[in-house]
Amino acid sequence: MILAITRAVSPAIERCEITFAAPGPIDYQRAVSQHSAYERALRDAGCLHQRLPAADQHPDGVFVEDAAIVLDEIAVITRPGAASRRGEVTSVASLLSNYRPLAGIQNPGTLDGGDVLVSGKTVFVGRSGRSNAAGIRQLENIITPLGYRLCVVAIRDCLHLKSAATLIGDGLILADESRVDTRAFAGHQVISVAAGEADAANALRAGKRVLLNASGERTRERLAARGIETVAVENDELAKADGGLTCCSLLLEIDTGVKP
Ligand code: CIR
Repeated sequence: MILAITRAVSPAIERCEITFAAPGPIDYQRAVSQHSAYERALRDAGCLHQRLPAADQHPDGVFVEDAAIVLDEIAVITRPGAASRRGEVTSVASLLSNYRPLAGIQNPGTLDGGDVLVSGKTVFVGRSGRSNAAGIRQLENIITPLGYRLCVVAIRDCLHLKSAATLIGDGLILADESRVDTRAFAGHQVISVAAGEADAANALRAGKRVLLNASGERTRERLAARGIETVAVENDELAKADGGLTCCSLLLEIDTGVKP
């Protein structure tokens, strides 16, 4: 069973970090309603759902993906690249400790979960403005003994690796090739997003479905033609906070003790 962890949108979302989005107001109520629809899409895809409460002191807390990297064997609690976000990890760590042993990234390392794309035993990490060499090295030292191979990926003009490339099936990556060097994805098949649909590259695989940004209509047709089941999800309000679909959840396999 897949557990989807989310966090409610902070009423202080207006004070979030912004690096790439155009400056402008964020409509809190609209963000809440789009976020609820996103959570519903995860439940409809068969996920169990657990929501952490929002906090005023964590404007970016809704983007739970950045706080941890969850593998089958362990959860690595990050040290986010933005200092304003470091306090977000405590509640995520506390919840994840129910499901996985924990490890952590330490100062001077920084790492955002949005930079980490896990495909089987290969862990791709974007070298971004948020994830530094020390953080990436620490992650490698934690996961190598568990049989994982870490591979650094060059990205440009985006916040995180997964802004530009996401895993949408076994060995299958959806990418905006103008922002990520896809040569790094050796042994994987890469599907490009349709022209003008860069935001569609941040898609979220949940069980047999792929949640896709509603603005990516032609990319959606491209995936449908390959037999991939997609669900269109509106995300334009949190996109004003540089947030995409993967950012708003942590998905992990858990044992509920119930036989399928
Ligand atoms: C930030 O700049 O940290 C947030 N405003 C957006 C984080 C989005 N997270 C993600 O792509 N994984």
